[in-house]
Amino acid sequence: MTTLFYSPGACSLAPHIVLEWIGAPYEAVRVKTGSDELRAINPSGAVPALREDDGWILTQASAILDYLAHKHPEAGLGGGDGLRERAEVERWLAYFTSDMHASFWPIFNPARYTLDPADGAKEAVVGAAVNRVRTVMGILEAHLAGREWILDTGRSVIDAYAFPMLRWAKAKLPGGLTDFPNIRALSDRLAADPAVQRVLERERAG
Ligand SMILES: N[C@@H](CCC(=O)N[C@@H](CS)C(=O)NCC(=O)O)C(=O)O
Repeated sequence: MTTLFYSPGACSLAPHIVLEWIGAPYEAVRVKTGSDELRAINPSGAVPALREDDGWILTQASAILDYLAHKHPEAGLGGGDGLRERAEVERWLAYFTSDMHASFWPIFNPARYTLDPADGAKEAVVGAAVNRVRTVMGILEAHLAGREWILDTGRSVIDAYAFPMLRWAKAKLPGGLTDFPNIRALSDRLAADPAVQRVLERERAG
């Protein structure tokens, strides 16, 4: 059976939601980031990681999402096969990996981003990162005007990828999603999805 290694509320929530949307049997295994158990699966100690029956392991959220979409074309989560449709998927995978996700790292782990031992150095890192998250979110906010889902082809793995990051933004930005009504609408739409609720409940329960 396909096995997803996840940590509650982390970016692994995205492939967890996608597996639930697909509806084929899978196992979700909770792991601690940085643990020896996880490093044996993914040397970077990060989630998500996906393991197939034959022992093949895939890491990197964007690769896992794209793989699942193509493994299960019947689920219709891959954004279409046309040249430009594929390009849009790549565009948004890159946006969430390199722009959005990366902008949160200093918020969650400021010590990785400064060698300055002075009081307030880490707070300054977090403050700068919060500004960066807001800037990056502005791109998505504008894109979502008049759209229900991120891709024009309909609900896709890209919306699932957005979801954990929108939850982080809600929790970490002063004012949460108040200044981002289109993003809030997407976040609410996803949060109301029964499959998403099942996954959140499973991750909460561990
Ligand atoms: N480039 C990786 C990054 C994965 C990542 O940073 N995962 C976080 C959780 S959202 C993590 O496990 N962090 C633990 C660590 O960096 O030590 C991906 O996109 O899958």
